[in-house]
Amino acid sequence: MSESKKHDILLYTSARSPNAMKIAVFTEELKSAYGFEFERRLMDMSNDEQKEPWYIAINPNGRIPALVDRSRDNFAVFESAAILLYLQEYYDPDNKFGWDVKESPNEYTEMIQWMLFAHGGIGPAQGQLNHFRHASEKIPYAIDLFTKDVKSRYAMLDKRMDGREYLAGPGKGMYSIADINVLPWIRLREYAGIPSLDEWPNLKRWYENTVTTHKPTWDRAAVAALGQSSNS
Ligand SMILES: N[C@@H](CCC(=O)N[C@@H](CS)C(=O)NCC(=O)O)C(=O)O
Repeated sequence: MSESKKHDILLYTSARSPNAMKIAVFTEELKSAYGFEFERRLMDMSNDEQKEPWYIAINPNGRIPALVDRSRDNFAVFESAAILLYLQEYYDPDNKFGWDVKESPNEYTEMIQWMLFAHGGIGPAQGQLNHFRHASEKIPYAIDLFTKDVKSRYAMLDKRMDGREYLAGPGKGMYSIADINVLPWIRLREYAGIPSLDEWPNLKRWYENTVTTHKPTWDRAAVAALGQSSNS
C-alpha cells in the first residue's frame, strides 16, 4: 500500500446502504492504490438529519451520500455515481479505476453508459422493490412489478458479462468505477427477495470473481458501509 495521504474531503454517509457501499469500496481502492485518506461523517438518518437545511445546502436531494472537497474551495458533490466520477477524476491520477475522457473517449463513454444504466435503472428499481417488500401494507402488484423490473435489468447485465470479466473496457474489460457503481446492489439483493444469482450465471461469476479478487478492499468497505464482516 502507498504512503497514507490525508485529503481535506468530508464524506456524508450512513450505514447499511448500497449507495454508501459504492463510495466505501472506491475509497478503499483509492486507499490501497494511493494511500487516500479522508474524513467520514455518519448522518443520523433515524432523526432525518439528511433533511436539515444545513445538509440540503450540500445535497438538495436530502439523501446520502454527499461529499465536500474542502481542498477545492468546498466543492460539493451529491449522487453516488457522480461522487465516484469526481473521485476518479481528481484522486485516481493514474486512471487505475477508469478512463480519461480526452485520452480514451470510447472507453470513457462505455464506462459512463453502464454507470447511467445502473444508476437510473437498478438503483431506483431495487430501491422501490425494497420499499414495497418491507412496507407494512403489502401490495402484490407493486412487489411483482419491481421484481420483474430488477430481474430484467439483472438479465441485461448477465448478457453483457458473457465472456467478460468487467463491465467496461476493451477485451474482457478492466475493473473500474462502472463495476463499483453496480455490484453493491447485487451484493444486497437478498433484502430485495433475490437470494440466488443462479438465473444469471455470467452476472454471478462477475460478482463472485470481483469480490474475491478485490476481497481486502470489499471486506473493509462492507465493515465501513454495512457493518458486515463477511461477504453475503
Ligand atoms: N440516487 C441517489 C440515491 C440516494 C439515496 O436514496 N440514499 C438513501 C440511502 S441508500 C437515503 O439517503 N435515504 C434517506 C432518505 O430518502 O431520506 C444516489 O445514488 O446517491
